[in-house]
Amino acid sequence: MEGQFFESLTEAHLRHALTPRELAAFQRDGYLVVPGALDEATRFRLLEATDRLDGRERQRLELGRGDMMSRFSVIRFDPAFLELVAWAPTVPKVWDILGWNIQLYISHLVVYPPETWGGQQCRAPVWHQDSGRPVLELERPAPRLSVKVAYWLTDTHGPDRGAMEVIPGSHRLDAPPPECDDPDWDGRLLLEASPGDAVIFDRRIWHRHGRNSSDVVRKALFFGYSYRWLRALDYTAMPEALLERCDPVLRQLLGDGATEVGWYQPQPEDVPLRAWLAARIGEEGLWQPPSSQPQQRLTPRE
Ligand SMILES: O=C(O)CCC(=O)C(=O)O
Repeated sequence: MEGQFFESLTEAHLRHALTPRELAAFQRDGYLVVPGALDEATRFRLLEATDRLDGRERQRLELGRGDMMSRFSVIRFDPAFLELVAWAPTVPKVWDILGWNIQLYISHLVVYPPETWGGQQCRAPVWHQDSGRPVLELERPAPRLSVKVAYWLTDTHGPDRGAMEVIPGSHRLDAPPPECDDPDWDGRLLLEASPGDAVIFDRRIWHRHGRNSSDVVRKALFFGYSYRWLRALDYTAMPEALLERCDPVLRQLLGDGATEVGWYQPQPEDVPLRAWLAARIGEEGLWQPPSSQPQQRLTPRE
């Protein structure tokens, strides 16, 4: 990546704002499909980058050809991955859901070979919500906090290609429905994706990977965005050598900040995404936080 400078936003981003219909669907279902989010040239670049990294990791970790390869923080390894951090067809929808005070908290590559190849490290599909300790420690009902964008590099149509399964609407449930492991229960959805599709999902939606018993290696990227006042999951700070080659909005999205208090109380220089948006859609067009909605008032006790 040496010598390259990375620019994040273009006017094209404005064309991918979340529509009211998409917002309603996301609020109701907990996920949103963005068909064809990756053009073919980009998908091929990502596949090449995936194969390079997968080859290196298999050697480093002594993984067999059938083992699942899971690597965090992949944006450091290839410009093709870095390019997705502010990807025009998806990330404007993320900031329309969470607002402008956001950062990338995880960039995760999963290469899942067919199980018939005899891999030792294929995890059994387990229903879960994302994040780790927050899932356990937050009071109920739990808040959204973050969303992920899944980019599908290979086709997951069919019951055997390891498509992600979700329980639509379950982002409002603190536990998965007891019947979700019953094969006849129709409350689950196999999110079959075409190569290049993206799926944006609320971290709270109950989801799991399917089984890959096909003869095709399943390749997918999962990019998570959270509020800046949370720590990232797969890095503490991005290397300065990388940050100095990124424009200000990209630096924000990579978890950087300009002031000490700015993660909790962002100053304009901490969140250049806000100014970029305000200059184009106006202050009144900016995302409105829940605190700006009518609040439920507590009745004072006698
Ligand atoms: O690999 C998948 O289909 C699901 C990935 C997943 O569970 C996650 O990113 O949290």
